[in-house]
Amino acid sequence: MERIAPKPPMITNRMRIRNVSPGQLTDRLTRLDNLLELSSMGVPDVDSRAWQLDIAGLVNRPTSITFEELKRFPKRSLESVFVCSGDPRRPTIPLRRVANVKWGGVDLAELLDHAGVRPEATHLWSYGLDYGRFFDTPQDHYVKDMPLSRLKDGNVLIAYELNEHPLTQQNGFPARLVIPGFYGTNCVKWLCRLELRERRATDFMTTRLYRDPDFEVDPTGQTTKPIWAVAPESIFVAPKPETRIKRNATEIWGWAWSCSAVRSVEVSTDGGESWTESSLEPPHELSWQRFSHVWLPPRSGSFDLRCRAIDLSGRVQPNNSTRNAIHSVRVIVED
Ligand SMILES: Nc1nc2c(c(=O)[nH]1)N[C@H]1C(S)=C(S)[C@@H](COP(=O)(O)O)O[C@H]1N2
Ligand SMILES: [Mo]
Repeated sequence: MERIAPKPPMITNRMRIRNVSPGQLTDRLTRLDNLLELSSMGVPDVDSRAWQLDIAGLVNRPTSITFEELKRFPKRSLESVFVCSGDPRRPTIPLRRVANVKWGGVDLAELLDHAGVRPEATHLWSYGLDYGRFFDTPQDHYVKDMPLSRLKDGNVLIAYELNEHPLTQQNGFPARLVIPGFYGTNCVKWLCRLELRERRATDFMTTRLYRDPDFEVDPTGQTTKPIWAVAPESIFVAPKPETRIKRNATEIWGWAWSCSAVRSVEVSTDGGESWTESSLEPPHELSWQRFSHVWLPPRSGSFDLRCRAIDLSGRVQPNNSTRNAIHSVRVIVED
């Protein structure tokens, strides 16, 4: 793939990763200082006055939009859970990098109407301004794709605000794609181009990395599928791992999410032997849902607490070997 937009200078050209542990996520809306970051090739220094977003490919009116023009479209805000899919080389390891934030920006459907999408188009390819080496392979852009069928559920944004502030440099300034219900990796930062196409993008980031074994199609796991829709997941915020607690009634609680709403969260206090339904708040927009359970420890000693989410389509979190494997936390109960 060749470079299709001028190269901005890079503030850093090293991968930047910011991990946040579940115990830090006590707030419903994740503050910027608790926000995960994943900048695979570093962070470009983008000048919003020189920035433009090209809409090209299978459209009736190829368009370029400046930042000023983008901000003149009606502004939409939405609160949504934001989940990193983890290390693309180790897709079966859960990293639990997650946040719940408020995005502000322009509805993608509105921009696409403006350009006039042709009926043959099936996929949207999106390009970031960052470039460099990703796992030792040179890249001209960060590129992702999305099936256009995702648009019928709405809420896809070209976001320029995060928690009511302009995007920060590391979070994609001046504008990024936000696809609630899809993993964060699809939400291209420093967005510079949208291309309508009749097939998937075939570059390194979309066909070699960021893929999962598709066991439904092929039990050997050789056939893979893109990491798009978010799988059901839940995390404990409290208690934190290795906490010592008294033998009193204790609230154990956390957050749960999926690409659809979560129907229930079950908790186990005996390492997964038995499960009890927790109390779960109803879904609110596209945010994560709080679950809680009051636990009276039956004795002192070490306990393995677990939580598992079940979403509206009945999907349950697996025990292990997936990015959304069950979260377990060990606590020590003292008399
Ligand atoms: N242009 C660009 N977009 C990107 C990335 C990137 O490296 N470059 N990383 C992706 C990944 S893997 C994740 S999890 C999210 C992280 O967004 P954040 O750094 O704003 O938290 O951005 C996605 N969008
Ligand atoms: Mo990610």
